[in-house]
Amino acid sequence: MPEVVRVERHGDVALIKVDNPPVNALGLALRAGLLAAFRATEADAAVRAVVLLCEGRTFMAGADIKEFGKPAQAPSLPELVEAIEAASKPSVAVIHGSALGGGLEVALACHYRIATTTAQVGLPEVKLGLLPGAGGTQRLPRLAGVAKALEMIVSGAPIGAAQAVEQGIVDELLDSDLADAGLAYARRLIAEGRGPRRTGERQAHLPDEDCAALIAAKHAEVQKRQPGLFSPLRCVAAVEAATRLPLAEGLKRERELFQECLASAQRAALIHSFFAEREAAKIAGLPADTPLREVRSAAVVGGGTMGVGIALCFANVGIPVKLLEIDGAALERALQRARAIYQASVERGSLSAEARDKRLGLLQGVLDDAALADVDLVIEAVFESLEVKRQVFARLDAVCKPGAILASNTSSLDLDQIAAFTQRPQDVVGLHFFSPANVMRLLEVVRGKATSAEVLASAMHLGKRLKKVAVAVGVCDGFVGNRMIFQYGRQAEFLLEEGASPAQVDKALRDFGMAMGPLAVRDLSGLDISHAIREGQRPRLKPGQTLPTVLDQLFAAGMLGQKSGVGFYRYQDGARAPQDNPALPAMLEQAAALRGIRRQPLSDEHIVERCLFALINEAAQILDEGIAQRASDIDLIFLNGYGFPSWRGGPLFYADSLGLEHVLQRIREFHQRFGAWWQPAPLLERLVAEGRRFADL
Ligand code: 3H9
Repeated sequence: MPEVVRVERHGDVALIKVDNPPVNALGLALRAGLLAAFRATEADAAVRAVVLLCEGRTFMAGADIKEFGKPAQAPSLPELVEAIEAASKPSVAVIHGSALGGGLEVALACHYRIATTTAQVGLPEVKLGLLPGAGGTQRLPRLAGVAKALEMIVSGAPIGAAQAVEQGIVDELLDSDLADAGLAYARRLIAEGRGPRRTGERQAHLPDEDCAALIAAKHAEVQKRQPGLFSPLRCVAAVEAATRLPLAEGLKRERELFQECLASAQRAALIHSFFAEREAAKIAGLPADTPLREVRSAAVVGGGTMGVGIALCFANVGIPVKLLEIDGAALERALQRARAIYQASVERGSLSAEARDKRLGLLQGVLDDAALADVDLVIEAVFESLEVKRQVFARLDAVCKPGAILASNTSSLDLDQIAAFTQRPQDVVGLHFFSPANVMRLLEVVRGKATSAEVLASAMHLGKRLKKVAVAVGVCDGFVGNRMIFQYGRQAEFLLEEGASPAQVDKALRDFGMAMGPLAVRDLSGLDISHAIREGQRPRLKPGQTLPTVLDQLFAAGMLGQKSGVGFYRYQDGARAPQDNPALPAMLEQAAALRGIRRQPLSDEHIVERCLFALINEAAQILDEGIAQRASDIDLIFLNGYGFPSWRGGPLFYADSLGLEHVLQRIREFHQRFGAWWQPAPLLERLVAEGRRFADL
């Protein structure tokens, strides 16, 4: 086993060095090594203070997530943390990179903490369906107070080192070499006669905090904002225990709550998506050392909602970006939209006025193609028409420098055709952002037939820089996400014709956990758009694939969703809250008559199965065609672009959890009852025949 912990003696100070790449996760070897190291320094009479630091790019990033769900092996992290805090010699944690989860818990057990100015500290366990289980819920309130501890533990969001100093979590910032700073700090402790300062011995709140009120308020907030999630309420309960119980009992309560989370299905789903995100970055046949084209500047063609949102993604991460429009008025509207978005963030308190000005300074409006001659990447976000794209790409081909990446934000057109409009199809890639582009995390990176390895790798790398979840997909109608959502939306419409109301369909899927119901989403994006997409697909329908007709009726009546005040729902006087559309029932009766069926009550369970199993069946087909690389990529797409509940792990993880045999059996029944759309995907049949799951692929 490689040596993951080393102890160096520097006079009367022991320097414990951790080296467990890539992120110094606290797996068994590291826990055992650290416990042995602390015990050795405790036993060595010549040691008067201990410094703990990590090699590599970061301090400890937490427990080893791969160990969860496997039998626990001693020493446990809580055991290690207890030993560190109990030690009789003062210890100093030197933090660089990220001290997260169990990593921060180890640091909180050390008696003093210093950090580099760029370091971050946080307890992100909640994002994995867990809670800090090695004393974090008991020690953080003792340092930072109950309000801050609740905020950090329930959100899981890390804070920067300067803020950590303000909050009393870190004692001092350092700007020299880690070891030098740690040793100097330890020597100061010895010189000043300062001994161990145990976090666990402090009072578990700030003097003026009303703990009961803070806990009650957070409890109510979690119930409202995160219904369906298991671990956030347990995080609150663990902090509540800290405010009421002595440390040892609080730790016991924390442990019980941690075990409940560990055993939950949600923990498994959330950890699935953690690893899915890391896996998505790896592309078969694309070596990790593929050369990258540097993107130091970018441009967006088209200043509509999408174009502006995309431009902001670049400005947000410090990349200068030009926004090209056709005339001064359109450009001013686009820039005004950008200013308004940032201003709203300033008013909400999520962006400082200084940061707003800096970002706006990176955004430059331009009217002339020639302004694009020097940029490293251009993204086209113009109207979804192949003819319009042809003109734009021909212009880009003429003006952009050799080696520039030419990207299209198309959501439905054939990227290979678009690439063929240029003399350099190898430089063309799809970057499919989701609306609002500056908010949604998903980025489908569309690999065309001719896209070079270098351009694909650069696009994936750019996705990470833009803080997106980038998933590589192949070319087909709708790529992965929209191709699946077409099936889902179509079933929602069929269900209306068969007897459900929009409110019932939407509520059933919201109760399942979807962020919005499918019909409310359609009203939001506009039924004219749904209709146009549908008409585009009509010529490609296979025999037996009939279409629901209610959309045609709504479209013909000018009921286009929120933009016209009425669609599947009615929105009175500009209100966003949906009400029943009184004209709809007659339309649905007519649609049912056309299908030769009688409308009748449907169960919520049937609604959920019809919509979700349609997603799953299409996903299996997409995987089989190689349009998506792996099942977990499809899960990520739905989790980050379509409001699929995080705690269900994505459609295919959900399918695995139901059991594929059951899923296939229901799909076969639907095939019998509802015909061609339900042809079972051959991959699903193969998996069931072989007793395998999507996760085994
Ligand atoms: C916890 O601590 C529970 C305790 O309270 C109680 C226990 C009793 N374990 O993200 P990257 C791998 S729960 C195992 O691409 P970055 C990752 O899979 C834990 N592996 O790097 C990837 O592997 P590969 C609470 C881990 O620089 C590689 O490291 N902590 C872990 O973009 C690089 O990762 C967290 O939730 C881990 N803990 O970001 C923190 N972390 O190369 C989770 C990473 O084979 N980690 N890996 O694909 C992170 O947030 C980011 O990894 C970090 C670095 C910010 C640290």
